[in-house]
Amino acid sequence: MWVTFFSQLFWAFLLISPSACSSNNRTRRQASGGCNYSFQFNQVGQSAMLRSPGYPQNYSPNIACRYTVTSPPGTKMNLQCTEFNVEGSQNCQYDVFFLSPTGDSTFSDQQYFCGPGTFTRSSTSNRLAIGFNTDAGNPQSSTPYRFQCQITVVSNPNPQPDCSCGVRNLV
Ligand SMILES: [Ca+2]
Repeated sequence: MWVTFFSQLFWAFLLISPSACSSNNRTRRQASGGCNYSFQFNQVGQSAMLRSPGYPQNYSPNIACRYTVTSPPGTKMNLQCTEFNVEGSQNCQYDVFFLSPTGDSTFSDQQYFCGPGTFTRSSTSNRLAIGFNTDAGNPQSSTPYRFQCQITVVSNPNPQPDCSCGVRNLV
């Protein structure tokens, strides 16, 4: 009982501490089994719900999913994960929800999350990349292993200037 309590506290802390879940160099298994989606919004104010595979049941074992979401130029997206319970482990090595706020499909700037809790993130521009990998099983839990996140398109008051590699944006 105490072990469970402390481990939940531990992971809840990790989840809400941005410094503890910022990018690392861990590579992720690539999307497999047809779990590779892209979605395009076309105006400010639109929203969509991203739910774990099999929701409201426990998510499936051994999956590697990718979600690429885009919105119109001059907008960005807010991600609100209002229900989130992903098996917690050190460095989220077993099950992991990860995202690139710049929409990088290689997740070089990934932030990753596991454990119980809620969180909110925003894309830096009009592209957001999300991944979800799971291992072979889960420990017993009184709450289902699943997540539900709302993605909403908002205007971007500080859009990043368009840039080309090797070309200065300002003279
Ligand atoms: Ca698991």
